[in-house]
Amino acid sequence: MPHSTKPFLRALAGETLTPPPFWLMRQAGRYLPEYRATRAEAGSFLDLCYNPDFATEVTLQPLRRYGFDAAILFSDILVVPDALGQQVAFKEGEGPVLTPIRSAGDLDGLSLSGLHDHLAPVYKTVANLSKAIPATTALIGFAGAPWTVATYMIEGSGSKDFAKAKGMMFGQAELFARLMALLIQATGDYLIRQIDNGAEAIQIFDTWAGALPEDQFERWVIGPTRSLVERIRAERPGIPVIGFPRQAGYLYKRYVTETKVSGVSLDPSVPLDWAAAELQTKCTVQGNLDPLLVVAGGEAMDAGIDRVLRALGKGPFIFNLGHGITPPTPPDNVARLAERVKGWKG
Ligand code: 1CP
Repeated sequence: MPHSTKPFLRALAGETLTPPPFWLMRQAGRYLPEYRATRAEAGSFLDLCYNPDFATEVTLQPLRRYGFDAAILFSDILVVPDALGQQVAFKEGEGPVLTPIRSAGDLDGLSLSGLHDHLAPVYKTVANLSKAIPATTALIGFAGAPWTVATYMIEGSGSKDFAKAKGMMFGQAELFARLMALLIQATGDYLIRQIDNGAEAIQIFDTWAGALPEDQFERWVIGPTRSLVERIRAERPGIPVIGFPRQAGYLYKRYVTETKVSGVSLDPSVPLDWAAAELQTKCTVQGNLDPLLVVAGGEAMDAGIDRVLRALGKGPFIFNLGHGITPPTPPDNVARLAERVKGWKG
């Protein structure tokens, strides 16, 4: 692989950089007034995701303000079920609403046949971005991990306890396995196409990984992620994959070892010294400032930033939050964060 001059990609290849490269999950979003303006112009949230001009614009907005080292494609994890033929909508103030998959008949209604046609505008956004971003900025493509996407498909919305998704996993094991096999195939196809249109790294979001006991975590978090990593490595060698098994606790260690991700994104609950000793010795780590510290700002935020940098900045590291920026975040606090990370001298 040619040696990259992009700090984000160098960190993922195992280099220790001071200051570390940085970007923030949900860096494009409702905390920015220019996002809210474009969003109002685009129509619904999905209209925004499927409009390459608008989606390109909102991806670039936070780069102009803060000079992040990576841009992340603006889209959502739920475009995959939408492209498979499930009804998906985003209701204002409510979040996603889907016609739930509960039976073999529901699952028979889904198909891979229209996947790439449906997602063509997303691929166009990736292609636009790969031309539009600054030369030292890397372009991240992404997808939801099969387990996390399956929770929305089965529940029909967000959930607190995943009663229906786990109900299918435990009680209709064959049906659940069929749904997961479909998602592993669709997600791999989708990510390969993003890479072919210019994505230089991939992040796999397993937001609800922490809801599963160890045996189910092994089968439905580690297994599908490992097969996606293996497929990308075999079919598009040189493209790094970051995994985000949110709230996996001690299972972060098995996740890193057994999926062979190039990088792992840490949620705010992961102890920093443990991460340095047990995870950063195996792959690049990314994280993990509490997003609510960026809402608070000031000295509390500065102290939190320094704590993360001191603990993880001595090895392969990408500074980020432990989860997405929240809508009440003042943009000035993000500017202060950016200056502090860029000014870090080790
Ligand atoms: O009205 C709006 O503007 C909608 C808010 C919003 C935004 C900005 C949603 C709805 N999705 C997004 C964009 C988005 N989603 C990105 C864009 C890139 C960036 O980071 O800048 C990404 C990577 C996602 C991924 C995503 N969507 C995840 C995984 C990451 C995470 O945050 O945990 C999940 C779980 C979703 C589902 C989703 N999308 C939106 C909502 C409200 C939800 C439900 C969240 C829940 O169940 O709590």
